[in-house]
Amino acid sequence: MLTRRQILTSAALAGTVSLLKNVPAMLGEEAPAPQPSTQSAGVYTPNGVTLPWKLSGGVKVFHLIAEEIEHEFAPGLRCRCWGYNGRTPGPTIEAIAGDRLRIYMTNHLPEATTTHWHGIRIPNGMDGVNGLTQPAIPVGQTFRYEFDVPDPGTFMYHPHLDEMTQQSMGMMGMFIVHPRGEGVQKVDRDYAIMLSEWRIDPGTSRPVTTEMTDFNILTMNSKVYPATQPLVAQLGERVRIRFGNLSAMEHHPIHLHGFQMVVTQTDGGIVPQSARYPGNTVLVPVGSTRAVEFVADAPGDWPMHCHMTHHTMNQMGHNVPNMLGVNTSGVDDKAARLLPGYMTMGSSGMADMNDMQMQTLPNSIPMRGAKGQFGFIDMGGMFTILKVRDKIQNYDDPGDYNFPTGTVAERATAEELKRDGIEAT
Ligand SMILES: [Cu+2]
Repeated sequence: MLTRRQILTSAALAGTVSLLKNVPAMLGEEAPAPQPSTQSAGVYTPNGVTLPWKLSGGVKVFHLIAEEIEHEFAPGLRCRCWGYNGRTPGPTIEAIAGDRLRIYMTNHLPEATTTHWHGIRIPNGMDGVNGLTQPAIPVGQTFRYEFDVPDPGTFMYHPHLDEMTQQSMGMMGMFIVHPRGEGVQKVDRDYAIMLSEWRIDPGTSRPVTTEMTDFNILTMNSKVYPATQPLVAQLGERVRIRFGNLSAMEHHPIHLHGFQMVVTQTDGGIVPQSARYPGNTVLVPVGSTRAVEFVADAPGDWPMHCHMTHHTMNQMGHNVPNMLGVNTSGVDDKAARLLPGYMTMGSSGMADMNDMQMQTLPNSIPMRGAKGQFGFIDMGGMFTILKVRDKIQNYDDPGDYNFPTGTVAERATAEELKRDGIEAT
């Protein structure tokens, strides 16, 4: 019997099979339905897809195409990026420990590339390092990688040629190896999120790949909030979230509200039970993966975001002049005669900037977040929402949480203040 997940995977396969049309002779077989696996459920990549595969003589065959793409970070900001199979991050690769994989890599970039399989114990010649372990894949050619995946864990793939340029342009993907058989805690929901950072100047449409320190677009699966797809869980489900970080320069401390989580996997495999410890924030260093698990035992709309405050801002939240405490009365009117639409920002903090109808440059995303049911959520960037609900029908966005009466922080009454001896003026 097909599980819901397998039906979804088949649908995804039908939708992406045209990507494989250039290599039928290489593959030699009709694309079968995905093989039933020993996993009860696969990984779900928010805003992303899983890479389809087909069996050829007992080997799982995949096809990645490195190419320039047009990518939307959120409505209002579209850029020319580089990625795999039409997207950034590239499709998530899923396999089972012990599988033999054959991955064809076609290079449609304007320069050579290679692909490194981060964290996987692999024969040296399949490791994908330009010059050291293989020749570059020239423009227009297809190379074959073939190897066993011996260990379960949360891994990644990315180029190992002109790394700075190619990763800054969006070339990266998650590579998940499930355990074969028992021995690892099963989860009900299994999410994969690639963290990354970009420098994209407002009004332009190409990432600045030479940037070293000043990134202004911080992404989960190459999306900024409010375009990050919420994670949904049924109340009581065990949830795993796998993070990879292929940012150029920065680590991301990812904070989940409302739950105690433990790190269960890294790019070194499964963390032994005896080495796990609870936390609310997991640091995902550059070039690393961390998988966390928790039981979604509290209903609500729970934020999950990078705790570096600049990483929950979009392009226009950084490096503006510090106006905090400055009396700007009169300045706006005078300046507006020279610069139509001018406004002085931030004299009483910056939260009010989000709600303004700011005139922004074409193809740019200000520091805005999105409207919430109680007001404006003034975070963007590396921010998403875990939505835990009782009795869900599916894992689509269930909308805003319906708070039980009397459970939301609200204005204190005079009687309450008096009762508790609080003098608030
Ligand atoms: Cu961060």
